[in-house]
Amino acid sequence: MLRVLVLNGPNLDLLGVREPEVYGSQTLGDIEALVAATAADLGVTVSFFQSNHEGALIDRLHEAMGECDGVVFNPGAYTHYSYALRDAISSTGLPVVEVHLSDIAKREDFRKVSVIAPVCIGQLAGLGSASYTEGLALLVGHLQKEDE
Ligand code: CA2
Repeated sequence: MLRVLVLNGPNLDLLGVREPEVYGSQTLGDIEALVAATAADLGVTVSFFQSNHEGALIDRLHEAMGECDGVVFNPGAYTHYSYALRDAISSTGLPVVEVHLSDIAKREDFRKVSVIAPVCIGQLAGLGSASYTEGLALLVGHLQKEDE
């Protein structure tokens, strides 16, 4: 069975608590429950990790090598400037789908840049929690094609 890690970066633990007009009213727990249900439908196993610390996210990506087949990743604001996370993604060699709740292309200029995107197999943004479920489906489709 394919194993997928769903990784969330800084401040995403506050979802549903503040700024519902930008990020919606679902909590991270709500989103994880939705992703778990989608994973069950797709027949894959899923695990979750959130951290507000860059190094902890890098460590979790390293641990995912050999333990997971791919990653759905919302790096939060690290998206826009963390070359360390970008290097961690490329050094693990794991397929990663970048996801965002909001449409980063239509927000402030600094959010339009993703330094992560070039090392990811795809990006889903602006769909709220559906960015995660569609990102998971994209990743699983990619992994199943690799298996053929
Ligand atoms: O749209 C996304 O998913 C983001 O990755 C969310 C990040 C933001 O820095 C990225 O540019 C786009 C921020 C997550 C902050 O989440 C909050 C949740 C509740 C209240 C305040 C912030």
